[in-house]
Amino acid sequence: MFEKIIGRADKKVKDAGLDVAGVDGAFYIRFHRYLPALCTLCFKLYEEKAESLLHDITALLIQFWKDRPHQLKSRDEEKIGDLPWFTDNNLTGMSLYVDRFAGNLKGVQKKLGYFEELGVNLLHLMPLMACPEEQNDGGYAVSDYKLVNPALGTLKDLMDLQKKLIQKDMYLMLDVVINHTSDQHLWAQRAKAGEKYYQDFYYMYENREIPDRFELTMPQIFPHSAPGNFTWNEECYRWIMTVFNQYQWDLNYKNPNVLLAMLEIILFYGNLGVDILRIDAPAFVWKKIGTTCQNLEEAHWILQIMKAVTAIVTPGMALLGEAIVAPKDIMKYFGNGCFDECDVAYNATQMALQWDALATSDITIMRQSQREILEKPVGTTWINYTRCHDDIGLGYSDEAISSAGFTPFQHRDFIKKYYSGQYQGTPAKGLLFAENPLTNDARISGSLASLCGLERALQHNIGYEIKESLQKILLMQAHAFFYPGIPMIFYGDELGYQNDYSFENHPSMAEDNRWVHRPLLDWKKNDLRKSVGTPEHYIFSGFQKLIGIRKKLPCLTDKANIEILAVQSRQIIAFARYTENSYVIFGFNYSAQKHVVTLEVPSEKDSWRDVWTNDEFRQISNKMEMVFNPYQFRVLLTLG
Ligand code: OTU
Repeated sequence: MFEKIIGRADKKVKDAGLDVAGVDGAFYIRFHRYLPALCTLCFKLYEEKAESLLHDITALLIQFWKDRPHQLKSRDEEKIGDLPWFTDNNLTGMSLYVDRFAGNLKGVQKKLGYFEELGVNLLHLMPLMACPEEQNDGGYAVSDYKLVNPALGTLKDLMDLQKKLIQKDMYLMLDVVINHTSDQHLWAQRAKAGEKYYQDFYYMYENREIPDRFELTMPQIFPHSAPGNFTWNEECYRWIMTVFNQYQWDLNYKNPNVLLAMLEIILFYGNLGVDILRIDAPAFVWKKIGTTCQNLEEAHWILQIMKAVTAIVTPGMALLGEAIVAPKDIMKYFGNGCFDECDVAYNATQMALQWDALATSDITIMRQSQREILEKPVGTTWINYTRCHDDIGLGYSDEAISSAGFTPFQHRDFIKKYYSGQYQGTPAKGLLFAENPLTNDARISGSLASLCGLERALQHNIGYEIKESLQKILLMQAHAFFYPGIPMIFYGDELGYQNDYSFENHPSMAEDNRWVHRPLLDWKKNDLRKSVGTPEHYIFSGFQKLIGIRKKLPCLTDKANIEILAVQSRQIIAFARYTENSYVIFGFNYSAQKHVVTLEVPSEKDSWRDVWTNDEFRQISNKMEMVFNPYQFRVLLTLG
């Protein structure tokens, strides 16, 4: 069907002087493997404009392949294995703000020893491209995609860091904010100045007619700080679509020039040596009146094009789709069997379910949801986490809540009250984020330590509460470390950083309480990780040990090798991870009570050791009885 276009594209590649029978052979093969997909998707989205778009995309592919540094091309090849490199149990990540972690990029480079000490080998540097000083949404309002924020350093600093990471066998993850730009981006400025070409990059309307039609079905993302989905701009007298903050202008992907510009930016990041590209807010990129404007089919096509383009030029770079969406929607981000899409996605459902279980001391909803979460295709993986820079949304399904015997509305209400200190006797200290009085929705902000009760326990100086909160922190984190996927630590959590309320005094942050859990690290305090008896030491050395265990267990490589175990308990969840010749059981007690449970184990085994505590157990036929202390987890390996 696309013979002519394919023929022309083929000629373009050959005319570009590429050695398709030699050094560029692999590129050429990938090009032809993905070209039919690119044609199909571009025609579905852009019809009569598709042909010229495909022509421009081909030019981009050739240019960026020619420019791709040799070192990265060899690294692409080294990454090829039986399984995708990002499913490996060797990986452990950390997300951090360059400035809040170590001042600037040079500072981060000086801290590489710290990551090694902890065992972290994948760095997610939060958005670091140029953005306005004030209205920047933590870097997610980009004003120049190719200029490093001068406050953090230069592109050269980033390249130096990337080279050091390669030397140390570490990986780099960066964001690309595809859904919107800052209102200070050159495109937005030229649109404001009246240039039609750039006005077409955004959704801009002279009156409320279309905005009002959109609003009928569009939910609000930041109802408290940025109500509505359109903002009036005085400079150009237009209503502009701003789904997130009012200074974040939504890009209009109905215009193929927008897609082309973003593909160019993506390949630019690929050639910087990014190993995992975090595509921010992909669920939002396609808008259609009469819909929620989230998770639309066309948004998947856009992602599939991004995947095809990167698979051709930067095959070693994995795509992470940052879709924080309902469990039934998330699987679609891994592709549809016909076209590839994202390689990695956030396991936001599992994350929220862990917080649910911690608050209720009941793992039933989590257990009910496992089948759905684990349907993920082999060869893709999750990011598992307890906290990130964003809020916690209780995004799991009402059906799962009901089938566990709870009433969805009351249940969610309880969780929100528990974590925001409104429930009497709660140990957790958090804040409600993005409360929407119309829908009664709210999400939760707060650091891992504060939500687990450490802040309150230290304030009241109650020994057993401190101990319990420390156990909760390790329990939550251990679950994320051993669940199929890449564990991603949020910086500061490895040291028990508590909520920081100083954001309230900064006008540009005060309206966004997610800043409460984005700490400014104090390296003197961080030294406490070396002092036995401090919470910092307890947590840091706990994380270290957990990462060490993870790296030693090949069964933790993600290849759909998990089995949820039937435990007669509403407080303890257990699963096994296995390979041909290993079988490891992980159990987690989400309650403050001690429980004795019987695990069913393979009958040919005999004795087991918990490598966390060194406790040993014997099994009788295929049963093994054991105690779980409050908030205890176990990692059980067979002996001999
Ligand atoms: C993402 O957020 C980022 O992680 C946020 O930090 C940004 O504010 C936002 O995009 C805009 O760039 O879009 O697909 O708090 O969970 O907005 C999910 C709400 C997103 C976030 C949600 C998320």
